[in-house]
Amino acid sequence: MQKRNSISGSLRLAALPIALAGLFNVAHAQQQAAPAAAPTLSAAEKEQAKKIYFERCAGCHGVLRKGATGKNLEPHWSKKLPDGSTQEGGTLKLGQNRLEKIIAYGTEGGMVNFDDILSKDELALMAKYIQTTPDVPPEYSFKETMDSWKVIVPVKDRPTKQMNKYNLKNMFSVTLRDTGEVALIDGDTKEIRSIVKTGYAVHISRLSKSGRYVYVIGRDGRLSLIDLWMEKPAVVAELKIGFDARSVDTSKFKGYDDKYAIAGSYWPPQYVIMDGDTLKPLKVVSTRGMTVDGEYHPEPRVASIVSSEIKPEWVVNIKETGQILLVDYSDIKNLKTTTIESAKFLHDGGWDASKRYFLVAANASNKIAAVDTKLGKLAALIDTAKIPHPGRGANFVHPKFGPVWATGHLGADVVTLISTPSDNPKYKQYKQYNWKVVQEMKHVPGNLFVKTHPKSKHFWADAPQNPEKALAESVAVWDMADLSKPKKVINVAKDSGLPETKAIKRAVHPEYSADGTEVWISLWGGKTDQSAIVVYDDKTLAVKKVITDPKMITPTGKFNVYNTQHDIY
Ligand code: DHE
Repeated sequence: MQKRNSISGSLRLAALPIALAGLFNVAHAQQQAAPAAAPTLSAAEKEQAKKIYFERCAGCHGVLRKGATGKNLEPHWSKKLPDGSTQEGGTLKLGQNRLEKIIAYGTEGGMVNFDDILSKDELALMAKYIQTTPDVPPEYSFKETMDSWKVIVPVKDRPTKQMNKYNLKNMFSVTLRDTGEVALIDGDTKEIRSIVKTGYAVHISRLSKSGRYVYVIGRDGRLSLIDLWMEKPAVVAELKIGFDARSVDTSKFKGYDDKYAIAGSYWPPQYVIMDGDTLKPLKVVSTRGMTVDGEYHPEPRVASIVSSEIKPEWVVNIKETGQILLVDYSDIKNLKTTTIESAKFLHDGGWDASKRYFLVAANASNKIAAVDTKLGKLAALIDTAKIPHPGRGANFVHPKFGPVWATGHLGADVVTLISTPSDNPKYKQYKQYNWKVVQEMKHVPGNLFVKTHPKSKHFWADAPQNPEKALAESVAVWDMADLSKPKKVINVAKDSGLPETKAIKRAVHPEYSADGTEVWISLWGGKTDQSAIVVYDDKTLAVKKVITDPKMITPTGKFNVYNTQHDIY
């Protein structure tokens, strides 16, 4: 069996909240009896296995083990039959030995190897654990959501104008993944202005329409609201929106500036609508229901959420069902939702250049779904190479095919360019290409994020999940006038000047400065390793600055205030 840790490798690094594992013990958890032939585990073994499962496996396979990016892991599939046979109806049944090997060494199908992070005993334990019936965690009601709400600085006590002298437009909110913090880094001086405690294994930051508030969501479902106008920007409100979460956005339609926020939860599968400046919860909506294939799904997790600027609507992407919801926030009491069928396993995505179409990866279906938010309809479902992973994607004008949106791939060695429509008459000759894959640029597998900027001539792509150390530590840069091959492959780890380590320092998430002249790349090492952000001059591709403050532990996503506020990518 081949060792493979590139495809969907983010999941092996995923750390779901330990607290969530604990929740499975609560009295109202709907424990189900294990099937007759399931291996038995002591109470201590079960606890340990649950914790490992939530930290390492649930992101791909789901809490209920129904499968998404990763395979279904329910016992009917994993358990040897009571009579010892391994075959049923043509489906391979996996026993202890085979499961241990798969978990240790991964598979060609994309399962990553865990032999370097789990001990032999832990591998055996996990093989046993997934042959037992999954536990069902508790639900989380509106009342519980409300009970978790904390206003740290009431609106009346907040400044009425910006009290610091920072150039807020060029501030970066940087995820410090393993410490559960964000660093607010001044893009002009490269100094850390504030380190703010947020949720566990914090995931993304998004901006309010005005650019004043930063919303940070942790994997433990803790949403933190940071006020950038304070003399020292700090958290002014908090809300626990669920037990396990990844997404947040704000109301960006004219007249709704900073009015509402929405956050999506993986468990329980639901989203929460809140007041934008206090996080007071207003409504919790379940996403359980039918998949696009017409099967009921008990765990349809909320993946990416984005806010329209042309309607008072959020685009809410439901992973397991493949349903894209357009949630109209103009009347929250009488909430109207348009449900658009696309393809299963929706994950991340971004706007096209016109901000009329939202393009989202149905990653395990190897498709991109494009939604026309003006008409409230699916515009196209586009087949792509394996496991598209756009982040928010990147928009530029291709020399031959006109306006395109780009996605990278976790599972393929290309960057895919898809032609997008434009109302601009100067692009009318490109209409024939719309919604077609017009080019696949040669890259390497294990790509997570691509980026460019309207003022740039360059296109950047990382490859942090590539198993080759040198590739995972590098990024590729194309000249957009000649996309036949990367103009340069930059080894960011070498450029950082940090000492060479055996552990990979993954170069991840290129992000532009507000004026589009600099590109910031995180070097994501181990929790005890020195990490860095390397800042490049976008024109010359030379290093401009290496930010190596010891407080900056495991930096990953970086969100420039202006670019995030205006969805510039
Ligand atoms: Fe992410 C975006 C889910 C692992 C860094 N990630 C997203 C989004 C989702 C998601 C649904 C889109 C949010 C939105 O736009 O509203 N991520 C998941 C997972 O389920 C997964 C695969 C496993 C897990 O258990 O969490 C996962 N993600 C990771 C990582 O390991 C990364 C690389 C490092 C980290 O900090 O955790 C990571 N994800 C990011 C980043 C974005 C993101 C930086 C935002 C990209 C952007 O430019 O907007």
